[in-house]
Amino acid sequence: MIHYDIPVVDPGDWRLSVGGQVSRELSLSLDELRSRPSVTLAVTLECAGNGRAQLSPRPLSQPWLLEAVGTAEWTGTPLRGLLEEAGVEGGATEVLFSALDRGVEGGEEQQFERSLPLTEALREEVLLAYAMNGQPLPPQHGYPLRLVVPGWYGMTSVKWLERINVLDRPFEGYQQARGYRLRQSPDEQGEPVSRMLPRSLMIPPGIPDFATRERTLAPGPVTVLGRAWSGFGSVERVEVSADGGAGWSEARLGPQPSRWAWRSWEWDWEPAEPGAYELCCRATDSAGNGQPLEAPWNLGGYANNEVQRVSVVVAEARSA
Ligand SMILES: Nc1nc2c(c(=O)[nH]1)N[C@H]1C(S)=C(S)[C@@H](COP(=O)(O)O)O[C@H]1N2
Ligand SMILES: [Mo]
Repeated sequence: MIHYDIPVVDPGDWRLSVGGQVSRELSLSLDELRSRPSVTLAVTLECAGNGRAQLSPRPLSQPWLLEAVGTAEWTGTPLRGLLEEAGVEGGATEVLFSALDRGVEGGEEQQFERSLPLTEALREEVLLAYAMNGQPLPPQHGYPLRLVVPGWYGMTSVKWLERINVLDRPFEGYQQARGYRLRQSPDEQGEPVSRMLPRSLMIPPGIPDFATRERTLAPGPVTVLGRAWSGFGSVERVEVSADGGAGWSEARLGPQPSRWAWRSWEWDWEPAEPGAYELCCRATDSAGNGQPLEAPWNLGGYANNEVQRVSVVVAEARSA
């Protein structure tokens, strides 16, 4: 999501600077970045606030239901190569990414900026991306250059990059020290939000009622389709329930475009009789993490990966 406004950038004037605890400061134009070694990778980005509006009491922020996730093919140059060229100095511990967008948040005027531990920043799949699905980045996705950190919640993938600073101490800016923390009250320091917890979502079968959103499904067999992802490992298993989570059966897993992208799944269902059903799905990853039936509440409404619930009413068969 976008905290402030989308900045207007003239690609002719724009440059990325790299500095801080490095032996050589760098300044690169967009063309120079595009002529470096490039990698194209399918990556799923989920906003840490996805599912926030389902928590009670509802945390005060963007009221996402389940729509704040997507997958794209990102093309860019590995951050690692750039950091190696700049020469990271001995005492360095973090890398700070500063962006062009500005705003006021928590009473502080700021530019959007977040840091990553050096070990994470040096992972080979971390990209400085200038293209999305084969096209230059659209303005809303970070034109001309953004960070893409596979496996982490979306706030880590800083858009509209302006500067990269290698630090020898923890970054204490708003988006790091106050935002994106798992805590129960504002005076608690809390734990930083990092990797995406496993989650599966289904395409709700049937058709919705305009006002109530209750879904009606024609009788007969149906294949329920969905996607699942995790920032902790690959998705090993997806299970589906038609009775609100009392009984579960295995979904078939489909291909995964890359280790960092969601995996498709499908489940064949033939409701035994007309009436009300509650469909649920849950994923398990290779690190053994699953999805809870109910997520623990936190002040920011972050990282809610509780199982999705979709109520459907299976209609009576029409008599001939
Ligand atoms: N500069 C900047 N980068 C940013 C943000 C922002 O507001 N400003 N929002 C972050 C958040 S909260 C998310 S979820 C992702 C969303 O990326 P997308 O719009 O490409 O899906 O961008 C991240 N990068
Ligand atoms: Mo987000």
